[in-house]
Amino acid sequence: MITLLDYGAGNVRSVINAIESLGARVKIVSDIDDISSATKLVFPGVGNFGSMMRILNHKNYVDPLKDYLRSGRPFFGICLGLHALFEYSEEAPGKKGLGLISGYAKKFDIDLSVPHIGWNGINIKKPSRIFTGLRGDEKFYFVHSFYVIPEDDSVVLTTTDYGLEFVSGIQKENITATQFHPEKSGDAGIKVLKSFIESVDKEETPVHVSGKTRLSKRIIACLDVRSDDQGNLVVTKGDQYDVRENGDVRNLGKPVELAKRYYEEGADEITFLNITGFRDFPLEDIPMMEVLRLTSENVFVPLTIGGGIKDYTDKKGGKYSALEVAAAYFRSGADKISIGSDAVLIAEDYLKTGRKTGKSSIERISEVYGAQAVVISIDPRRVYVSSPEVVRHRVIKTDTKGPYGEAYCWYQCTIKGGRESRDLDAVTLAQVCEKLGAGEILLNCIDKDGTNSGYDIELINAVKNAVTIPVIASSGAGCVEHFLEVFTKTQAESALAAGIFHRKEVPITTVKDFLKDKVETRLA
Ligand code: 1PR
Repeated sequence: MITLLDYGAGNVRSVINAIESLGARVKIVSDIDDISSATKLVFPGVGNFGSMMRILNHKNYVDPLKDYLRSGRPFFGICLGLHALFEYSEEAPGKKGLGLISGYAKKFDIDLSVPHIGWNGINIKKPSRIFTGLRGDEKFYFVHSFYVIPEDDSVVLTTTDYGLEFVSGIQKENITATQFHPEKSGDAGIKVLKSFIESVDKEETPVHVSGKTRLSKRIIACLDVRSDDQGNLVVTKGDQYDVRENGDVRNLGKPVELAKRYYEEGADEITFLNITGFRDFPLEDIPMMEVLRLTSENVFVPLTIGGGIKDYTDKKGGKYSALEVAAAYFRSGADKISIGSDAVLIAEDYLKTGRKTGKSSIERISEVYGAQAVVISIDPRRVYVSSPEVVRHRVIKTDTKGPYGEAYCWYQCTIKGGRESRDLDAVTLAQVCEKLGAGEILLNCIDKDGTNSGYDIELINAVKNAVTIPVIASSGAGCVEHFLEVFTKTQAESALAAGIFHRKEVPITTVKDFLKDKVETRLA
């Protein structure tokens, strides 16, 4: 029996699913006695250090947890479950951690995008039971803005390089904790959890001990999901956002089955976009929650869900906040949520007043679940202009001239799946959302969507150069060369595609094989 400490922030569903996939049973802590009587404890931390410690204190879990940790019984901490072991974190000044390990968690201060999101390797510093069955050159999924600095080097189990070499795993007697998420790290992560669950007693050093690790560029499969005219939930795909063909909604498969296929083919992440979310109330969309729940049962890479994340008033006048909608998605198995239409409206308000309200969906979800859990999905359309002075938007000089030979363009934001254009440009939107606490940008392009003509490199550079958070390039992938192009001509951290994967024109494995030795990727 594995006891799991869930303090109610973020997706613990995946950790439960990963443990259960190994045949173990999971008991979720519901009171102090569950901690005291545990024989093996897993603590997956998600979100914000301050709110984690506030909840642990509020529930009176701090002392029983310290007693458990001092008792020598096996403990596995994940992400914030690693930070919790330390004295404090820069993420929440003045808040005390458990203090079992001397040191603290520090914010990345580097020239690279923060959060550090994606698949990176580990430098192994000492033998451990959790390395059983690993080669040592596997990649694991990280998502964090802070890293721990222990005072005593002897606890360091692994380090990882990202702008600097940081501690990505610690081991002190029976206490093991990792910065990466084993439950989101495919087969390699499942092996780590297996060794912990099965109490492997031999400590191993894998054959491959890396000198320096590298963050991979991510390949993301995107599934646009909606009901067809018969009411079945299907994966669809638009051409420049038009998902109908001869009057019917294009049906490219079933969401759960396709997600599983992409996981097996080596997708580094999977994104579901509930494309009618802007008009339907997601909390009533039980099938979409079910898709997430079923997918997270056997897909052990990060899952993002977008569509309809905003405040709602239902037909009976009941009010629901965007935070509640997001919480329901997280509970169903999502690791990140993506906000589209609402982000545009929030940014417009912010630009009018120049003030943060602390109440927008971006701010609230980011505060509770952490910036890394908040993706902004931008749906821009190219607008040509004859010179930069004619609009007050962020204009770029373009190599692809407009219909009247225009040499300049800007990217106009849209809402409601491209149906409504707004007086805001994509670069400004991305910058405002970063200020408000977003952790990543999913950058679509309506002109390129479904065209197979390649990514809009100019758009991606304009946005990427304006923000410090990671950018996912999206729309237009038609062949393997397009992935190489986007990774060599822009600094985007990820490339997303939909149509070519759904139609099996270019499998994910082919993309990765092609990129091998040219671009750092995770080979599944
Ligand atoms: O506005 O918060 O409710 O979120 C709605 C979400 O649904 C947004 O993320 C928006 O991008 C998405 N969406 C709405 N309508 C459509 C549509 O197609 N009619 N899908 C839609 C946008 C997602 C793209 C696509 C890439 C790659 N499509 O990410 O997957 O363009 O396609 P490709 O590789 O085939 O070119 P809210």
